[in-house]
Amino acid sequence: MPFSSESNPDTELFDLIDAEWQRQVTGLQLIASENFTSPAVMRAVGSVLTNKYSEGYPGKRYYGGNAVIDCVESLAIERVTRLFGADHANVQPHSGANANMCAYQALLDIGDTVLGLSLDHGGHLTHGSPVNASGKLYHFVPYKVTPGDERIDMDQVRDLALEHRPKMIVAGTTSYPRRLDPEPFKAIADEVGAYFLFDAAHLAGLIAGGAHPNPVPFADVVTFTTHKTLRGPRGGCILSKAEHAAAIDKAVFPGWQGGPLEHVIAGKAVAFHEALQPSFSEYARQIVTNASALAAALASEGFRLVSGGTDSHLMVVDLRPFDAELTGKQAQAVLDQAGITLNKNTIPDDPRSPFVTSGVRIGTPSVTTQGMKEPEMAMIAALIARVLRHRADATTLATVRSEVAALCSKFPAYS
Ligand code: DSN
Repeated sequence: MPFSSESNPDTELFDLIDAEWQRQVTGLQLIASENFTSPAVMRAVGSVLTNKYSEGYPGKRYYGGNAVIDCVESLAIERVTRLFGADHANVQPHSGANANMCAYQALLDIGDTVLGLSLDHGGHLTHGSPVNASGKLYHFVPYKVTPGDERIDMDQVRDLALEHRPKMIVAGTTSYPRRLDPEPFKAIADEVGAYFLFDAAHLAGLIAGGAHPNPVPFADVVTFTTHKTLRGPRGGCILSKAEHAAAIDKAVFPGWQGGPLEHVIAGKAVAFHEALQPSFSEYARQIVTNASALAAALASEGFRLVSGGTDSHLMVVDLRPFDAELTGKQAQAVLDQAGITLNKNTIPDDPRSPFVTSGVRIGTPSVTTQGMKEPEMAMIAALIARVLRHRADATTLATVRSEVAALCSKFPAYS
């Protein structure tokens, strides 16, 4: 039976989507890895492209009927290589984690040594965590931030590289608030004859907008997610030098994945087009300006910023100087009640477990998409401090919840 637009709406499910919509637009979304994607991206992702199988690559598919799909995927590839100045792009990875595993498979043998930033110092699971396949398949040696300034110490990276002679050095972060300069990593990789992989999952939008340095000229491979600062659909992407193109493509399909999600690839193409517009640079710079303003306002409320502040889209807040009893887990839960969404996060050498933590991570991509600027960042810091100071008081939580909703109504993500 064909479908009609009126046929049997699944109200049970669509009511849940409406409820999530309400949560997103009436609360402050401060998770550093999230964003509001555009209606055009959502239209592409919700399109009939979801109906098509297309294993392979444009011009070399294992199924018929891919003439249009080939154009969609080629458009995404053309746009993203132009955006970042890359030789080659593979737009099929379903996620950033997949993108990293594919890149490792392309360039490494099982058991090879790799340097990566420790997860509890701001790295990612796929940078060699022992509970992740990356840590089981490869011999990762972690580098850390220094105890003093809580920044990556390039002398330590070089010493480890000289000692362990890795086949690859990974630069990339999920909760490191500082600029990640690709050049010194490239110099060390060259010195020890290692490949250099830059994981730009968090930074892709800042790089695309010119607010952070572009790793593409320096790295053998750049992986990233498309849904964070880049503001596209949930997914991954790999850029590489031409010499690695065939190995990367083979590692993605048939190495790690089967049929590509062409509806998501279409959404990526839309996002790349949006990121190529001059207004995206303005957006990327405002994300960073807002993060600095929010960090400064939080510091004046008595919070300690890991590394003393931020020059990216995120900050990690050590809650202990504000209130020694307050954990990241409690802060996340109570702020949620007040309509402020963020995530608990370990601070470097956190005495508490990753499920409890002494910190929270806060990011500005979503509120910047909404058009908020420095004055609103000061308001947000004050709201966070008020909730956490009076966290046992239900009236304060309810009052802040309505103030948050009022603020968000002045800055709607979607008109
Ligand atoms: N889960 C992502 C983040 O929140 O940073 C990393 O993959």
